[in-house]
Amino acid sequence: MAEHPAPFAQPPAESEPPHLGAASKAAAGLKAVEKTARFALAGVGPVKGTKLLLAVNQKDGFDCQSCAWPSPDGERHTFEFCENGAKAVADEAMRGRVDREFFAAHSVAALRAESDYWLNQQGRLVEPMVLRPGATHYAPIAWDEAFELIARELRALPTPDAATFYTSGRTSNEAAFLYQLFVRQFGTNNLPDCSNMCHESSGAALGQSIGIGKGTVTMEDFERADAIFIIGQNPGTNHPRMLSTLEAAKRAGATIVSVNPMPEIGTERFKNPQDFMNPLKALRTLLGDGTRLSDLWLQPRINGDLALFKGIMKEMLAAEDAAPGSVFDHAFIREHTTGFEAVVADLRATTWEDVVTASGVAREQIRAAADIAMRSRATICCWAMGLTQQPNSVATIQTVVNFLLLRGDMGRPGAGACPVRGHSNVQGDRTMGIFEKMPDAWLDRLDAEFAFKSPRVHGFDTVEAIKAMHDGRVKVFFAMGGNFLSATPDTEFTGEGLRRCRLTAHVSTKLNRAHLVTGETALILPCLGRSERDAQASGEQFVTVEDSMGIVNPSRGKAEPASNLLLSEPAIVARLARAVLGARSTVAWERLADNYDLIRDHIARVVPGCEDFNAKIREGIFYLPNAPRDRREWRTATGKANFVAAPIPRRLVGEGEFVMMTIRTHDQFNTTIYGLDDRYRGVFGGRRVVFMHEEDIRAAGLMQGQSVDLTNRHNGVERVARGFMVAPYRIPRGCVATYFPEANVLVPIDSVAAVSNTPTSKFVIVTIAAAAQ
Ligand SMILES: Nc1nc2c(c(=O)[nH]1)N[C@H]1C(S)=C(S)[C@@H](COP(=O)(O)OP(=O)(O)OC[C@H]3O[C@@H](n4cnc5c(=O)[nH]c(N)nc54)[C@H](O)[C@@H]3O)O[C@H]1N2
Ligand SMILES: Nc1nc2c(c(=O)[nH]1)N[C@H]1C(S)=C(S)[C@@H](COP(=O)(O)OP(=O)(O)OC[C@H]3O[C@@H](n4cnc5c(=O)[nH]c(N)nc54)[C@H](O)[C@@H]3O)O[C@H]1N2
Ligand SMILES: [Mo]
Repeated sequence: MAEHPAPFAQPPAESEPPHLGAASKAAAGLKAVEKTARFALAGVGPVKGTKLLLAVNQKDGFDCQSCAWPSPDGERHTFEFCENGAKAVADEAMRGRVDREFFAAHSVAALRAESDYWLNQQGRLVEPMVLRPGATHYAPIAWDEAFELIARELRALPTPDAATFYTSGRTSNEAAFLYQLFVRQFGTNNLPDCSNMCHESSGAALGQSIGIGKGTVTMEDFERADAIFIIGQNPGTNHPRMLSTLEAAKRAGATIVSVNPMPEIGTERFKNPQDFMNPLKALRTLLGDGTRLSDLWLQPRINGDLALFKGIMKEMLAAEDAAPGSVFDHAFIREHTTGFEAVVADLRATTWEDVVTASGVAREQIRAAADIAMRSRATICCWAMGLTQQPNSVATIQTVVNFLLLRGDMGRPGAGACPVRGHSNVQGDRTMGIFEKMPDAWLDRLDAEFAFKSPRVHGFDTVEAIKAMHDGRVKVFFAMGGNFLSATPDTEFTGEGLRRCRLTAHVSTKLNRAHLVTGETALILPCLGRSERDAQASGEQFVTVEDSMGIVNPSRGKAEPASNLLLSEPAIVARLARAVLGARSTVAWERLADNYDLIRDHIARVVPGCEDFNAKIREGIFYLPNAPRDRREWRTATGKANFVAAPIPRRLVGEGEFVMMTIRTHDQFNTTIYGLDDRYRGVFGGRRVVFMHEEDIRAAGLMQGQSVDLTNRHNGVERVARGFMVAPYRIPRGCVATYFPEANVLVPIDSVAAVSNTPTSKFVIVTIAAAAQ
């Protein structure tokens, strides 16, 4: 078996092991208020920190960079953000500067030896930098020269398909639209994005099941829901403002069921930080235990969800058999769906033994969940990465949709599907055409608007792009944001792919590891952050983003830019497009970068639902159309909502092997490490831990606190992650958890979800042994 060469691309080992302490007893609370203040004030300064936080998610302010949970349509709190939103704002507003002196003082090799936490702590990138072939240090480069360099490399390629253009999900609608236009005019659909690693499975599943790749609920539906299932999601850390929504839903009478192999404090107890702004509520919240959110916690094994939901539906079917017409919504099923009979036949053929073994959930628990579902007049299912990053994610999500369809819980008040998005504009980027396989009808409108012919051959997604870099089909890698190296699977393999490129270029706000594992030539192109003022020739600009519920919001930066050499993302795209395409382009790039209204005018004519964009956005926010939600209309191949039956996946885990999920701590945003604690899980001062069941620790002959190495063997390659500390945890036997991105080195490049091609970051087979040294 071939082991990868010495670690090069992965984060270095930690000098100090983490220590284990008490986990929080409730999510948020006063601690969150304190942490918010500390992050905002320490790195930013009290005056600027306060001013910025007061502008977050306000109608005349900027959209929080952290997650895609919507802000209320109507009245908003003065503090419409959460602890982790404050960290994101503070992270961008940080005082430190990564300038030419910094790069002169630190070689790329020296920087590679630093932790991700340290790299991010150095501050904002402030001027374009280049790493020339053979050089040990980045050196300054003028913007024009940087664009010329990229243009030369792109023009020298044998085909436009030898370049790949990645997008992360913070990019605004305006920047994303221009970017995809440039890439398609250049001649390729190689537009992988972070969505490929995130909710791609949701898009693929929902597209086939209900005819739209997005969720079907609004904030109002949460007020009207009777039951809310939260599946494979940790909102306390990753969508903290969702807890306020859940608290309100609970007050209005909703029952909440959480489905998670880990007990997550965020879905158990919540102390609303907003309460501390109200003297009447403050003391009660401070002294009390907080609101209990989840009424029932189901603890499946990793990837046991498909079997679990089959079990829940099997209970419902039994009740329906006993009293026909009492459980299923037959009128809805007849009028709006196909495939019902096949799903019922499949449920009948599924044995209870298979359900219980595969899910790891006891029959009584399954019945309890089914009872809640059958009592509910309107049910919402929310989910995130626990469902989307599995080998059979698409089938699991379709099974959850089946569960909703049985009771007509789609396209009516208080009910529906709610894939909770991650990055604040990941959904908008897709709407704007960032997709390696955008439908032809959409491309036809793009072509008509700009009088050119866009390529129709589908491009590379993230995994395909990595493989193409590896085997030499892709020679230029360009990234609009993100941290491609550390966010993607199989870190050493991906690193090798990037190193085989002629050029790697990143538009970024902060230093990250992707700047340190590069092609022959590398560029760092620093841009404005979302909190910063964006002044162009026609005056100050705003941008727009689309949240998780399809609402388009304006976002206007308030802070002074970190440096006067920064360009906005639209300006970078426009100048790059001019340098690459020259007179051949039919687009008035410079004018569009001067005035984003003109970009929105184009969007209005190309993107369905964005008609009269400028007028609508000046009145506030607007909803994009959503046929299943608005009209119970299904734009699927059958014209109906489709029940899709899927078999329970076989579990191919050998003796001594564990299934590992890779998750986020409370102190990070994806690969950006804000701090070294995960206080909700009782981990402090470090990140290299492996959560294991106590009996598994004992059975493997290990001890709490011991240092271990984790190994994955897949398709003849051995991948090792060294120096993880064993932490006992209430996780099912046979399942373990580690943090992303430290454990990405173990995720095999070709372990992907069927259909969506998403890396199986929550399903990695590992063995665990005492550390080598
Ligand atoms: N502060 C902060 N906010 C963020 C982010 C961040 O890193 N930090 N990231 C943003 C992004 S891009 C995204 S996509 C979202 C991510 O939001 P989440 O999806 O909540 O993030 P993860 O940490 O990946 O957590 C996945 C959850 O799924 C559970 N899980 C794992 N495997 C299974 C399984 O097989 N079945 C079930 N039922 N559950 C399982 C885990 O225990 C965990 O609770 O958050 C966004 N918001
Ligand atoms: N093992 C494992 N891997 C995963 C996941 C997992 O759960 N487990 N989750 C996956 C998911 S859900 C996602 S979404 C991806 C995330 O993948 P990415 O989106 O590629 O990664 P991020 O860490 O969010 O990117 C951080 C970098 O973005 C840059 N940045 C920040 N703000 C801006 C901005 O406004 N403009 C520009 N141009 N750059 C900016 C900064 O330089 C920062 O270093 O990771 C995936 N990878
Ligand atoms: Mo994500």
